[in-house]
Amino acid sequence: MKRNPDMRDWIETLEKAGELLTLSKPVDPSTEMGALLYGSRDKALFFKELKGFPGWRGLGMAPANLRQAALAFGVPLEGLIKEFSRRGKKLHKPVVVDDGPVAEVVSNGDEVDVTRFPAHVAGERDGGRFITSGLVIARDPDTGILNMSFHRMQIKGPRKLGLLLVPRHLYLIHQKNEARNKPTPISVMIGHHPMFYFAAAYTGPADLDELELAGALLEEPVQVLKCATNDLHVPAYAEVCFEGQILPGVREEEGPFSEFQDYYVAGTGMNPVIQVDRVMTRKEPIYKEIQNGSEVEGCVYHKIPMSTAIYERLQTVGGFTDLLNVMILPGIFAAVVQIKQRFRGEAKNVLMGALSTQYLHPKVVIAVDEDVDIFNPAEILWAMNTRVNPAADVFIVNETRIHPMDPTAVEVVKPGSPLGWSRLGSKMGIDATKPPVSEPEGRLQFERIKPINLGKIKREDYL
Ligand SMILES: Cc1cc2nc3c(=O)[nH]c(=O)nc-3n(C[C@H](O)[C@H](O)[C@H](O)COP(=O)(O)O)c2cc1C
Ligand SMILES: [Mn+2]
Repeated sequence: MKRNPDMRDWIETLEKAGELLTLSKPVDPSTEMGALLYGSRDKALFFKELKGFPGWRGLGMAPANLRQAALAFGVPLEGLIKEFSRRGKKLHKPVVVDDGPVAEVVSNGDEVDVTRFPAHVAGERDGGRFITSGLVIARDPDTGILNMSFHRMQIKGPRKLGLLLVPRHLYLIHQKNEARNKPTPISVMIGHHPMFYFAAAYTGPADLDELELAGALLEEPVQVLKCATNDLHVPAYAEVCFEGQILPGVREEEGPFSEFQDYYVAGTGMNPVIQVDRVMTRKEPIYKEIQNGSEVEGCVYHKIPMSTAIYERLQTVGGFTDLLNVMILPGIFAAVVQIKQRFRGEAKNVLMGALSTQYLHPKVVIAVDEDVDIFNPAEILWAMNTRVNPAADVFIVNETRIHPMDPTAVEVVKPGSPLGWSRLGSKMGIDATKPPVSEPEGRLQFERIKPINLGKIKREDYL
């Protein structure tokens, strides 16, 4: 059987495309790496030597931006969301294999020491070192369905990690187990092809197995190994995996942590605890570092699955919409939707749809036309300035549930509480579209200027 593409293939793809920088001098994950990652928004970074962590290498900012994400999917930037949606429709069940490189080096029970992972410190005020690239796999105790999601894990001891569970699927699974005073068995994967990361950040229905979605995005089944301490699986071609359990009824202080909005406002509080029972790595493992903050790697993983989910959702508004693209904007709390509006009022319906999907993040959504480059923030601002009549085109819905990491809103339920964590804020739609196709005369007034021979005349020919 052909092996799955892995993180090493991805490194090669980046290198061939001129998108990778190799750092040969030793880098300290606690004091130097965060600054290097946060500053490298144009190139992926490969760390050949990590101070204090002999035998390890590291990869970060990979993908560093949307352009590199499009490279992973092998499509132009404009086609990224459509391609994710297309691939995501054909799920593949994982296949169990007998052996894989992730199981080359194994430690069990008291031999386990996760403090040896070269996890970096992401921000000055962070509570310590966090595993930021861990994808947690768990099984719903009632339905048996697997779930895979991103969760930050604070390194607290050789076998102890803190865990942030925003109330979504893993939270629900743990809540069910906890009600029976049972731990939640988990397996965790660190470092693989980026499709695993895109799949894990996609919020679909609770019965979607994100490992099947990873297979869909890879366009082949994910090859997995059976775990030794529980009935879960780990991807055979990951760099690092571990097995463990989220302990029932245990809460400890966790955080603060540099989060995606570029703030430390991030669920710090009494959060669950993981006990690690078994660790597997490759012989010469490459650790996956993920820097969080605005417009860095963590955001790339947020933006693409979230844009895809919203894109899929909006296609059926009013039967169908002529929907061209969707993209999450910096800070993750806003999105732009690109439509060819057929009838007056259609854009506002689409905006309302985008403001209440499975993702709580977008609280501001802007609708623009097909002639606006949604990957250029100046173009979005241009549309807002020249196509919006504020009194008619902007609406605000007050007192809505918004993302719990949005500090503009009131925290009505604290993190770590049995009911989850919630904030009450408001949402805004901005219709920056021109008059609809059904009103051609009005539409004509918003036709953009175009010099004669634009695109054909070259400055170089006139020097
Ligand atoms: C870089 C990154 C870090 C994340 N960290 C966390 C986290 O610490 N806790 C959490 O609950 N969700 C976190 N998420 C969000 C979830 O992984 C995401 O919402 C996912 O869809 C949830 O899975 P689910 O739909 O199976 O519940 C993170 C997402 C990304 C992209
Ligand atoms: Mn899920």
